Amino acid sequence: MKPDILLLQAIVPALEARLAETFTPHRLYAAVDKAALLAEVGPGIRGVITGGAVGIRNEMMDALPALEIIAIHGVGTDAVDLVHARARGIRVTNTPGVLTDDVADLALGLIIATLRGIPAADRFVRAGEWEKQAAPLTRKVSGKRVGILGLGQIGLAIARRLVAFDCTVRYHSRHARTDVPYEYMTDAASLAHASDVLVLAASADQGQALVTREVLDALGAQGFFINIARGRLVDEAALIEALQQGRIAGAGLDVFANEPHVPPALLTLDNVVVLPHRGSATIETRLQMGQMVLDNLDACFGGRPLPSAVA
Ligand code: 8YV
Repeated sequence: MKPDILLLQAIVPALEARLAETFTPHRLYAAVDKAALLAEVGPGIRGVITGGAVGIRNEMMDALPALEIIAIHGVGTDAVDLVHARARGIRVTNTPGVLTDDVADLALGLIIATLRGIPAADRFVRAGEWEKQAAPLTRKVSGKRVGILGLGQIGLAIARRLVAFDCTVRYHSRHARTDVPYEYMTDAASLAHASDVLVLAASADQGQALVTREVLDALGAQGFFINIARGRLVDEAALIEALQQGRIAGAGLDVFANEPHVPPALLTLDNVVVLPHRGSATIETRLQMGQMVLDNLDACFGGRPLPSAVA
């Protein structure tokens, strides 16, 4: 009998079709009556596919008594309680490496879009404003001092790209690295103080907000904040206030505390660029991520070592 797999998030259609060759997929993400589907198939579910930001709540894990594996379609493991999973003997896998370039590319895109005001300029043209007046000047990207909060694989890929823009890169992480040429700052506020642009690229495993009111004030009225990591790493209320009061110059945000909800106040600000969590959302990368999910499920149910186990 094919193992039953519960999908909390979609994977690319070609790979969902491949999934169905070996497994019996149940698409909870698309179910109108999710409770009814869970009640019907929950007892037999042996694997879960979920997204990095979506994860799985402990209550749902507990409602799946036959669960053997949670395959995260993403790199972040912060939305899965790994301790809880281990205690239940449930394996957890993710998709590291394959999305690094996409997320770093998008971080650079957001920096340029935010500092150069690309979405606002597009709105300006579409509204017919160009016929009436010159668009406002924006801010230069090349040569800026950029602080990266979290210098893991993604942070490093962002740093490498910034060097090509003649930017000075500094960083703050849980630990200083001995293998990089960038200056280490001992805390987020001193990094922000030394930066024109602060990029959040940290993992959210520890959960607490790294970007607080104090950090935003250290970034200052000429400073820009970019987030491609997780919304919950930011005090969103403090960010909105800092933007509204001009205590920072602007923000480029791909992630939010309570996705897909975006605080309406952000949408009224012209110096804010908002994206619907697009970091890894390219066809090429989603194919690779989906393939890694399938490889982990195949290995799990074939009794082989898991290619990318985190628990
Ligand atoms: C995706 C992510 O949004 O990798 C992560 O942790 O947040 C993103 O790549 C998501 O996981 C897609 O399923």
